[in-house]
Amino acid sequence: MSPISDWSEMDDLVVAHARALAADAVQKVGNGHPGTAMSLAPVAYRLFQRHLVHDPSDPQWIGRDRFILSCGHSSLTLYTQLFLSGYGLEMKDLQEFRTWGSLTPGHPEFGHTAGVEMTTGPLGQGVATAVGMAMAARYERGLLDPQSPLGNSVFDHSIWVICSDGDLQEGVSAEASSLAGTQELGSLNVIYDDNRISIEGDTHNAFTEDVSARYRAYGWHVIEVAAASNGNVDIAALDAAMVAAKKEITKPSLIRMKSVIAWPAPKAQGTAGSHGSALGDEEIAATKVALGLNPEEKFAMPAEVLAHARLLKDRAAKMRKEWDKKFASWQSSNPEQAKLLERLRAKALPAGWDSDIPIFAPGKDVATRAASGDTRQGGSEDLHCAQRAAGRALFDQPGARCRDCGCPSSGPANAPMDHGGPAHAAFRPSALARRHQPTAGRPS
Ligand SMILES: Cc1ncc(C[n+]2csc(CCOP(=O)(O)OP(=O)(O)O)c2C)c(N)n1
Ligand SMILES: [Mg+2]
Repeated sequence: MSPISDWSEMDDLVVAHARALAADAVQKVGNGHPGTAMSLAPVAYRLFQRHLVHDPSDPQWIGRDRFILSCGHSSLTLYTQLFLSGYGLEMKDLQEFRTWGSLTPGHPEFGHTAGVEMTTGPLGQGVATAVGMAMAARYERGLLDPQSPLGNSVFDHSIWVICSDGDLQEGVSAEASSLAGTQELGSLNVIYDDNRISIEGDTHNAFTEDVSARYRAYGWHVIEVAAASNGNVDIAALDAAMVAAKKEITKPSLIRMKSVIAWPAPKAQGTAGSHGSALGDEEIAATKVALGLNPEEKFAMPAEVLAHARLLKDRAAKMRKEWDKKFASWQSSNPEQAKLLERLRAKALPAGWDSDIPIFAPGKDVATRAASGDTRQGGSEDLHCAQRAAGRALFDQPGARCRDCGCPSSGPANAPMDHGGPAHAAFRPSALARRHQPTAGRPS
């Protein structure tokens, strides 16, 4: 593995065991998706250990980065990191993978397993939800801390995504990604696992477009990371890309990373079979030999290897302490906003919220669109939805309440994007907001 200054042989060992765990978990239950979890193990490990701002002792910490595994079929990618990070998942839970009542269902489920930010499985949907989360993150800081320079607010954080070929083939991610580019959602960092394999085989059977060019055309910051010459993920190049993605705060970032599915399984690597089938005892034993592990052992995780991964808690505690200090100072200098945050977190409505809902007299024609806009926008401090008729994207203004989606205002991306807000924080989008009509045209 390519050297990075803070990557040790212990990290190699953690990753080797994580790959073997993915193979063992699928083999035990007889179904699931081992290949992608094997090849993505170093990617997710590096992200969770060094780049993601999170605190496994408090999965609801509002200052955390969000992580969404859009390719939910590779749930072991996430479960293994939740186990290694110390979110409460243990080896027993990995051994119960895909069994009834376990904390490790086939696809990650929000509200079921601590550390899972979003239910995923339908390809493309996780990317769209993440766009909604990035919008919610901007809304949150615009509402609570608009004066802080970009990147310096206690509410600034990143939304990280790992997605696969299928995610970017789906139209739902395209709609949302286009909007993310227009909205310059710089907090969004998507790692695309470009392994050129899907359930049917070579993705080039059906998918040959230049994804990088498409995302550049959307206005994204695109970084390409080639695989290492032996087929492994080039961890040093990937690490540099993660740093660059995080640094870019005015455009969403796409890290297009080449990988080899099921690496380093001798026969299964690079095959569609490894996408959704158990590898078989013989191939798993051969993979463990290639990884330098004992082929006889199943679900191996030496105590010192796990302890090394769980050193993360020290890093988390340090980040948390710094953030808590910053947050306390924000609270004392912004008492009104601090009260507002408290209310939002309690999911309480403001006193008298319904006092200025307009009443429409019977007998007078009002376009339902206009009536819904007036109703939702009651309150003098609000930006008026009618401004959308002029085609302005309002969401980038601090405290703005409207999202202008342009033409696909009732398109497939809207539902997952709308889920992103409440999943991220305390905001609930109006269901009616999705129904607004296409705007007459955008300003030049
Ligand atoms: C919208 C949608 N259609 C179909 C599926 C079924 N499905 C699950 S995984 C998969 C193939 C995915 O290939 P890729 O995204 O490249 O993942 P990889 O094999 O590289 O892990 C398909 C078609 C799905 N989960 N969601
Ligand atoms: Mg693929």
